[in-house]
Amino acid sequence: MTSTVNYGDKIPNNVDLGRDSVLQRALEHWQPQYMGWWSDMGPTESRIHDVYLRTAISVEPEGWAVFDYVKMPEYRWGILLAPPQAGREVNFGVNKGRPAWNEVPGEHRSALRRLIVTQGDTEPASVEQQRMLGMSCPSLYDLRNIYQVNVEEGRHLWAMVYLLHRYFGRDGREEAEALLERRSGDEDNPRILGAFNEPTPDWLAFYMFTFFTDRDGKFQLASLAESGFDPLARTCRFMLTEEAHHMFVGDTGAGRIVQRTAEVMARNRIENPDQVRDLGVIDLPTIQRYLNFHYSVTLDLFGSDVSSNAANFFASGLKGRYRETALHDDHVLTEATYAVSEVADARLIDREVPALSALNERLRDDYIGEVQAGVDRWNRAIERSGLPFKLTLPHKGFNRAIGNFAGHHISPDGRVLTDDEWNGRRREWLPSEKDYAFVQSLMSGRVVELGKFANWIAPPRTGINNKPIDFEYVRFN
Ligand code: BYC
Repeated sequence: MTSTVNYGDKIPNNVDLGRDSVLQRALEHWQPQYMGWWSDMGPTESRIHDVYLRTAISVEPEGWAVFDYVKMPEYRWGILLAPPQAGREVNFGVNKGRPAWNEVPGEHRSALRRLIVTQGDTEPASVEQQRMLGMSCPSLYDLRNIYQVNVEEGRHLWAMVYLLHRYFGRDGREEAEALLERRSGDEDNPRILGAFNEPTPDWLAFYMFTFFTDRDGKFQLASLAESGFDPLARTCRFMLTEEAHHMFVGDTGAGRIVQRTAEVMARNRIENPDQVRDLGVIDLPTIQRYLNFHYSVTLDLFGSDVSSNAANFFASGLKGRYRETALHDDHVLTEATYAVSEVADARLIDREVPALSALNERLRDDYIGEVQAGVDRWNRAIERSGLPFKLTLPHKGFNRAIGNFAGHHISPDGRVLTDDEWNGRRREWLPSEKDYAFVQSLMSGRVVELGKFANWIAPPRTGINNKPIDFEYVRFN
C-alpha cells in the first residue's frame, strides 16, 4: 500500500490496484456505469461549473487533501484506505484477541456483505435526495459546500464498491450494480433505509439532514471502523476524515439560519411567526418542526432497540460499539445488560435487556448525546438575541417507525398519545405542506453574486480553506 495516491491512474487508489488486473478491469467496467448514474442523478445542471473542491490525495493526516477548481464530472473519485496497523486484532466479541481478518471469514460473509451494502446504499441516495438544491443556493459558498458533500458521498460509494468487488466476487459485483439501480424514493426500487427515501426539498432540510443524518453516518462508520474485518475498518477510518466536513456544513448551516432569524426578530422586536415570515426569514417554530422530523427519521436509522442482527454483528467481530477500543469493559458483553424503553399499558417503561441485543439502542444513545450539544450551540444564538425561545430535541419515541416505539404515538415531551390526540396535534410538531411551501417560497432562485447571501441565512464566520467569504467558490462558465 502507498500513502500517496497516483492521480495519473484511471481509478486513483492507494490499494495497488494495478497489481490485480482482474479487479482493476471489473472496477473499470463499473466506472462508466457510475458516471452514467452521476450524470442522471448527480447535481442538476452542474456539469460545466468549475467548483473549488477538496480532493483527497493521501491518507496521511498532514496534507491529505488539495483544493482546486474542478468540473464535477472530472472529479477524481479515488479508493483510499487508511494505513494498516501492525498486529491489529479483533477487539471485541467471541473472536476477541485473534488476528484481524484480511480476507472475509466464510461464516460471516453474508452478514458482512449486508453491512457493506447497507452503508454503500446511503451514499448515492443522499446525492439523489439533494440533486435539485443547487438551483436555489443561498450563496456561492453554500453551493460549493453542497457540491463538496455530493462528490465525497460519491467517493464513499466507491469505497464500499471497492470492498464488494475485491472481497465478494460475483455477488459483490452484482451488489455494486444494484447500488446504482436503486433510487431514493422510488416506489418499485427504493433505497434500503427509510430516511434515504425522504425528500430533501429545501436548504433547511439539507442542513438538518447533514446535521442529523450525516451524523448517523459518523456513528455507523465509527462502529464499522472498529471491525475485525480490517479492510472495512481501514476504509471507514478514512471516510470519517471527510465526514467531519459534512457535519460542519449541517451544524453551521442550520446555525446560520437560526442566527439570522433571531437577529431579525430581535431587531424588529417581533415574536409572532407570521410577522417573522413576513420579513423573509424562517420562523423558529418551523425550524423546530424540521428538527423534529429529521431527528426522528434519523433515530430510526439505528435499527430496532432490541436486535439479534446487532448482537450477531458484534459477537462475530464485524461491527463494534462507538469508540469500542477506548471503552473499559470486557468487550464481549455476555453478562452485561442495558436499559431500553418501551410502551406498556399506554405508559413508557424501561426494561433491562442483554446488552448484546441492545447495541443499536446504545449507539443511538451515544448519538443523542452529541446532537444535543449541537442544538445547545444553536440555542446560544437565540439567547444572544435575548429571545425567550429554545429549540429542543423531542423525546426519542416521537414519530418513530422502527423499533419499540413504532406503532405508538409519543408526544415530543414523552407522553403516550391516542390516535385522536396525535392527529389533532401532529401539525404542531411536524412540518406541514404549508411550512414546506413557505420555506420553498424563500428559495425560489439562487444567489450567486460574489459575497452575497440570501436574506434567510447569516453569512459564515470564515470561508473555505482560508479563502475569503466573497471568494468565487463556483464559476459558472
Ligand atoms: N429503514 O434488527 P434491525 C450514512 C431493517 S448513514 C428501513 O432492526 P439491524 C450517510 C433492517 O435493515 C449510516 N429498514 O436492524 C448519511 C432489517 O432488514 P432485513 C449508514 C430498516 O439490522 C448521510 C430489519 O429492519 N450505515 O452513512 O440491527 C449521507 C430489522 O433490522 C431501518 C449503516 O447503517 C430503517 N431505518 O440494524 C450519506 C451501517 N432500520 O435485513 C451517508 C450499516 C432497520 O431484515 N448498517 N431496518 O431485511 C447497519 O449497521 C444495520 O443495517 C442498521 C440496521 C443499523 C441500519
